[in-house]
Amino acid sequence: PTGTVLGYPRIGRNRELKRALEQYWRGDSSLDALEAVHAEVRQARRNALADAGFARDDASIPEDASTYDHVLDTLLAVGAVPERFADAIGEEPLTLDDAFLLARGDATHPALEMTKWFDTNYHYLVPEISPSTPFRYANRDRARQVTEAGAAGFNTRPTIVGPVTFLALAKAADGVPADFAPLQRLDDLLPVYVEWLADLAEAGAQWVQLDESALVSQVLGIDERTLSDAALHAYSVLSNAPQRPALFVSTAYATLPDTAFNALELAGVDAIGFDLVRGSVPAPARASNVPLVAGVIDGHNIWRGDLDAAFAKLESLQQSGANVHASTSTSLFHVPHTLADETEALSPQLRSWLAFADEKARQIATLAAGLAQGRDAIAAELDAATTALEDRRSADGVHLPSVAERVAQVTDADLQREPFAVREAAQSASLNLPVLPTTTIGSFPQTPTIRRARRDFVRGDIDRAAYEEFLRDEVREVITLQHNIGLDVLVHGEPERNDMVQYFAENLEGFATTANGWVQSYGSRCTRPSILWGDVERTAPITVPWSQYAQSLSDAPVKGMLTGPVTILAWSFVRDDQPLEQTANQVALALRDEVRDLEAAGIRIIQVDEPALRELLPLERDRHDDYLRWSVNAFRLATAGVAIETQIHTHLCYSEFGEIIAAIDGLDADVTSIEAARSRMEVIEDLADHDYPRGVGPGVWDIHSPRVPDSAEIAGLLEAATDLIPANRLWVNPDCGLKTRGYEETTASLQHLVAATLAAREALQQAA
Ligand code: THG
Ligand code: ZN
Repeated sequence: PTGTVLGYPRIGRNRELKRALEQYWRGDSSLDALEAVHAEVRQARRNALADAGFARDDASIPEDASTYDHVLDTLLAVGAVPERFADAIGEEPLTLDDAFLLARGDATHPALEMTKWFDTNYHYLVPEISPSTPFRYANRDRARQVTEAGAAGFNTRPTIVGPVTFLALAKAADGVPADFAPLQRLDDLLPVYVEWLADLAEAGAQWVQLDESALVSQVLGIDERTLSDAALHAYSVLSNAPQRPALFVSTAYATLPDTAFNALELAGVDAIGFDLVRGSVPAPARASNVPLVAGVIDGHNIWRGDLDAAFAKLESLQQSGANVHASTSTSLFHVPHTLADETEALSPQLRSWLAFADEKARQIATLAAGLAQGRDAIAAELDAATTALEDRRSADGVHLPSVAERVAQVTDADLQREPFAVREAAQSASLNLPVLPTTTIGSFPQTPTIRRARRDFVRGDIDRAAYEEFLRDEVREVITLQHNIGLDVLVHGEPERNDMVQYFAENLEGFATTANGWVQSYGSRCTRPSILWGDVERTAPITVPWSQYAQSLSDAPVKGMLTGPVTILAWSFVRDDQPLEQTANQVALALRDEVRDLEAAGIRIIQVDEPALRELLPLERDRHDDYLRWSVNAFRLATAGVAIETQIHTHLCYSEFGEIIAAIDGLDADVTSIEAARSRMEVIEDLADHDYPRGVGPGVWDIHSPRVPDSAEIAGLLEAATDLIPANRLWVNPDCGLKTRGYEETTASLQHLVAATLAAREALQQAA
């Protein structure tokens, strides 16, 4: 083929797989019914790519479906069941139910951890590898899918995670020797891949795609040399496998280092793919005889983009004599299925600037035709894309001089507050909170009743007045509940928000929201990222009426709740026609106005969440300083406009803080709440080591699990926290927002949290 996509959305055009999964987990359908739905989704994907212009029989269509997660699929195929599951999973072949146990856990087996896939908003399940984790070819689903495709008249290209990336993304299991790293098991793993390749070839695969994106990352804690040595070794073994398809090693998300390219070439792989949207051409590629798969269409974003420039990149490689094929820069599972489903929500003009998965696949087919037949053959398509791009450049709202002017006038003084010591004294006098203040992260359970009311309002079945009356009732109940439980700092519960980013997108200029633009976040969970297409402006207060109403119901401080600029960018599809820094500053200025209005309305504590701060950290080390500078500055721009008495909180969700500890410090928030319960407070060791000088709220209740912690368990975590952080700077709160929990667990857990805190206060008093 001269063109391919590295992967395609997996959840189904109408989220068929999501629904089937959740139905099965609820016990409302059988495994056979789930498998039947997934088989339909798989065939629909093949058909969609054939319709986009890919041949059915030349391996240009990827076979990359996944029921839950592709790293989990690979774990299953290589039989790498963590020892802590050995009592529950053993019999081969490993099944979907085994996969669900690993992914979701049960009463006696906490689920595998999830973490972000490179710098995207997708979460994969983290394999746990020890010196004795078993490896055996234990699940042949991918080979069966190749056979299934064959029966439907397709020769597809099975896509799997490569052995180096599988181990590089794994974590060392608990209790292993300190010098153990999963990559040390490469030699034990390779024979399983050899067997797997033979089975894929047997099933009729001409090509196999092995994703080795670990080779581009500088943030996995493995140096470039080690990664490329591992690649050289692994692919030397795999290319000598006695029976195998041709090996296409794909990489994505950043520049493929020269050493890694050389290693793959030397090892004798049959094609090498690299990302030319986020990365540049590896120097040795131009002189190489290996077929190159150049990722020139952005798989990570939804812009129609500059097709002419994409083709020029291909031509330039072709002119240096390389054997070039066109591809997306990454798998397309980061973007929604098709613009054809957005006729209602998006204006025709905005639509003409966009491409979702099907449209991007068509762009690749166009570029492939250009490679085969010459530029003239595709001139009309190139021109059409250029015209759309020109229209976008000059369209109303894309550039607002007043917004650019305001960003240009930002000075250092706008980013500075008084020193923390001054603020701390003023806040402690004005808020008058007890030691170990208790609070929650912001959202309360999103009940079916709330979802129904929102749906009725969106459909027009109830009017705005009735909807807002309903929301005020919700706020009143949430405030009463928090009073009864005895929390110190209250929240309004956010019933008015579906998604913390989408809500702001709907209320700011410069954003559009889609009707069906679902993207998988993890397992069956999806989000509908907003499209940030123009200059961002706030035309009226957004959250102020809700916070003000909630505060009117209580003498206790009610926290205002906002989403920070970096997270709004990270969880949207962001314009690619100006630096992220510029866009972040626009969002920050809109938030700064909201923060000031909240303050003016009598809100004394304002939380600005940045859960995605770690996620946008570039994979290349030499880009870290610049990213951390602008992201930290954007947060400060949003929050530094308040008086010393106003307490600024932030919330971060991640357990890997080591990389960004200086940035957390740089945010200069008065109080930072973080996820800590699962790791039993390990993460705040980083903060303690750093002598972090401000307030910290390490989560003492893991809200990602339905378990209700008892007071003793919370007391234990609190004690661990007081060992690390001075009690006068410690806050007590859950790990994260409560929107995915039910009221029963929420009430019980918060009661236990308050009881444990009261006991801890007493103990502190006695000690004093
Ligand atoms: N919002 C956005 N992105 C996110 C999160 C978020 N990315 C990271 C993290 N949080 C991902 N976590 C989740 C948790 C729950 C859901 C999705 C991502 C979820 N989604 C509903 C579903 O799939 O059924 C749909 C929600 C809806 O109706 O909008 O439950 O919080 N942007
Ligand atoms: Zn969180």
